[in-house]
Amino acid sequence: MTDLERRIKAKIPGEDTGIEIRRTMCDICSPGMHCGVNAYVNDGKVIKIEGMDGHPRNDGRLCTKGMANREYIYREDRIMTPLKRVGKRGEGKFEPISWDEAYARIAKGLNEVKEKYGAESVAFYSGYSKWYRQMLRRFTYAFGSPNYGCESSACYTAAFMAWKVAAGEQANPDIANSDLFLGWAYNPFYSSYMEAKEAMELKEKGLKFIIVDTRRTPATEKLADLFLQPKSGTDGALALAVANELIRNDWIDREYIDKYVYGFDEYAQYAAGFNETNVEELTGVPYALVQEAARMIHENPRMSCNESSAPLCHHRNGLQNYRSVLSLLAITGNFDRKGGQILTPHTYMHVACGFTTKEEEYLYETRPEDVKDPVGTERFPLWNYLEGEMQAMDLPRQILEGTPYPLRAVFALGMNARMFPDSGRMFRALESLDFFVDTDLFLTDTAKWADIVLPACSSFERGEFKPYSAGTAWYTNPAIEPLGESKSDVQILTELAQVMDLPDEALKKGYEYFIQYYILDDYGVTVDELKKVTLPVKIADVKEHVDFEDLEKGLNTPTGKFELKSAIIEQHPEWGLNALSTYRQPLDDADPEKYPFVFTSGSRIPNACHSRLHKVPRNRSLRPDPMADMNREDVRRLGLKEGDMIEIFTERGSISVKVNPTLTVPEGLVNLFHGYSEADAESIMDGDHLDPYSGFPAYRSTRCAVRKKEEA
Ligand SMILES: Nc1nc2c(c(=O)[nH]1)N[C@H]1C(S)=C(S)[C@@H](COP(=O)(O)OP(=O)(O)OC[C@H]3O[C@@H](n4cnc5c(=O)[nH]c(N)nc54)[C@H](O)[C@@H]3O)O[C@H]1N2
Ligand SMILES: Nc1nc2c(c(=O)[nH]1)N[C@H]1C(S)=C(S)[C@@H](COP(=O)(O)OP(=O)(O)OC[C@H]3O[C@@H](n4cnc5c(=O)[nH]c(N)nc54)[C@H](O)[C@@H]3O)O[C@H]1N2
Ligand SMILES: [Mo]
Repeated sequence: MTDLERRIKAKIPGEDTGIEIRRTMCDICSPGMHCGVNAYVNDGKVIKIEGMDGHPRNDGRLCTKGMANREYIYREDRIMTPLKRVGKRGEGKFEPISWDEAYARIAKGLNEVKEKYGAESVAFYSGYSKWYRQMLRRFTYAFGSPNYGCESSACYTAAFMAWKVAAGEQANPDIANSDLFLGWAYNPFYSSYMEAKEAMELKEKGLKFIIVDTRRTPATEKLADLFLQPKSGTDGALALAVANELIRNDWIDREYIDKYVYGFDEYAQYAAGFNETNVEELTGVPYALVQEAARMIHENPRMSCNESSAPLCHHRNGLQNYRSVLSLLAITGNFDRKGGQILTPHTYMHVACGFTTKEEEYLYETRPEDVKDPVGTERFPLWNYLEGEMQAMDLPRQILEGTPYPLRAVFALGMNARMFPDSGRMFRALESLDFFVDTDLFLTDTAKWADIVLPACSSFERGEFKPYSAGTAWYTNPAIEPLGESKSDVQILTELAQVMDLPDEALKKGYEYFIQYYILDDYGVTVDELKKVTLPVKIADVKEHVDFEDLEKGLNTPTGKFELKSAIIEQHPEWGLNALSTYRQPLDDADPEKYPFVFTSGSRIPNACHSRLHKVPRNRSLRPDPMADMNREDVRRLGLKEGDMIEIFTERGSISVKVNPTLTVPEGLVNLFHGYSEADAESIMDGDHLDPYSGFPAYRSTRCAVRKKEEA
């Protein structure tokens, strides 16, 4: 208990602080991590926050981003009323309007496009925030459009797809029972601090770690028993070489493979092509280290690996590379086995909490039939087959080219146009739309392009359902009233569905109805009961894992086995994709003489979360300028010194940032965080440098050049 808390609890005589401690949640980063927060509220205002003791996720702790919540919710550019654009797109001139007027204008704008071009010409998009997505999807379908899509067109889904291809669904590491953890593109110290804590504790108890990273990080220094440092996006070649070494030494589980794995012989034959003759050239990793990795895997039989939502899949060969990593689990018999990777029932919003719900029913039961294919289907057929939603990376192209059909309006919740590679093209696409609505907490650079902007409120100002692992859940209560006239996203969707009289009664009944009847129904608990608990409580029993049970039942793949060769891809030769996890080099076709460096962007930094904390003074003060990390030797060779301004350029343009000489990145690599208005990483990327399997952008591998910025 903190001093202040004690003081409040004790109600010191004669001193009425008036301060109340309210329990809420931080949703600055991913849904899997939403930490409990105590908000100290005085006069309707949050004056202090701290991590919530006893919360299953963070138990009293908060990270640098979580500590930003107070400055985040009171950011200077919070939108207080609905706005109507009066200036040019992008100019930022708006007038406040009432909610009624905003809804009426939106209904008119969307319906006009629907009448003129068809419902599919309206796309519905969600940025990184996720909590309202089920309702947004249903809204899209009630409107009659197939085009629901989101930021997950560039995050996580490629990894899910790799798992679906291999095993029918995603499996999670049973790390607590592992002998060895394969941390492939793994640095939880910056991206998920509670995972880092668990990893350190398990290391103390003897868990071994192989860390594979392009850079040196806290994970390579504190966790790694073996550190492999491949060149960006060459992970597939490295994983295949490790596989080949395991197979050659017969360090594989043949009985398991015979029973449960499909396509081994062809895979083994393919992997044989990655060996001592070429691996160092392809990946930069000496073959002796490949041998050492294989030996460690052999000597530590129970192995699990991390899920990689971003870096492994942020390459044009990303999905295939990730498949090659996962294959190591199958050939060593570590899938569906204690201490390996196990299937955990999916609960809600891609978070596996060990119990099932009717979320999918809510998502898909009203999906329209006889409509056109969603955006991206032609270019990314595997994406469409497995996901059935818009691949948003193809949205700017389709808006500008109008093929295979016109796309004329976008209704967005939290859109950040700067997450689209070649962001300049995305802004041009937004400019060309007939109608664009954005909903955000802040008047962002993207919102400035909208015709109507709606003010959303933060997690401190709303209530929402949250499940956690081991079958626990709660429903948060607002800690403060919504700022200005802002509303929660789900209230906005409900009211707009009512105003537009969309043909979906469940949607019009709102968010709590969805949670009650699709999520909680089977567990004999009500939304109202969950609102009364102060900490997440157990609502569902979680079944113990039993080795090979899922494999014996048959996996959700065409062969029922773990597929090293994808039967889905085999059955669709017209897609032009490879059924084996083949490898090709990641870089674009720019001239390596002119563009000798590799630009990688997005590796997490502790004080930022995409674009949303760059304008929070406290977090910005920890790294005031966008800075490109470059190896000290490269910096010296270019005649630069620390803090010099450089231009990073490609054929699409340049960005100017300070140079940060370091030994954490190897020679040849230029590393920058993303989401800055003044140094937009995406603006120098090629919008079509995408993975044909997943549609994911190659944020982590673009050829570039660097020069000293001349003083103006
Ligand atoms: N170069 C590079 N780019 C990347 C990545 C990378 O590694 N490198 N990573 C990619 C990944 S993994 C991801 S997940 C994406 C992130 O995806 P983005 O969508 O770019 O994430 P944010 O910058 O947070 O922008 C989301 C917007 O939602 C707003 N918002 C926050 N909360 C709410 C809310 O409750 N309601 C509404 N309506 N709006 C809200 C925020 O203010 C912000 O403007 O970025 C991708 N971009
Ligand atoms: N502080 C902070 N935390 C975040 C976020 C944030 O913006 N800020 N975003 C959240 C989101 S949306 C996501 S998706 C997750 C992502 O979480 P992570 O995947 O953990 O994120 P990264 O730090 O991008 O990548 C991990 C490591 O991969 C390495 N890497 C990059 N490219 C390659 C490569 O080609 N091969 C190999 N082997 N390694 C490579 C990087 O050097 C980095 O150390 O983080 C979440 N947590
Ligand atoms: Mo992400």
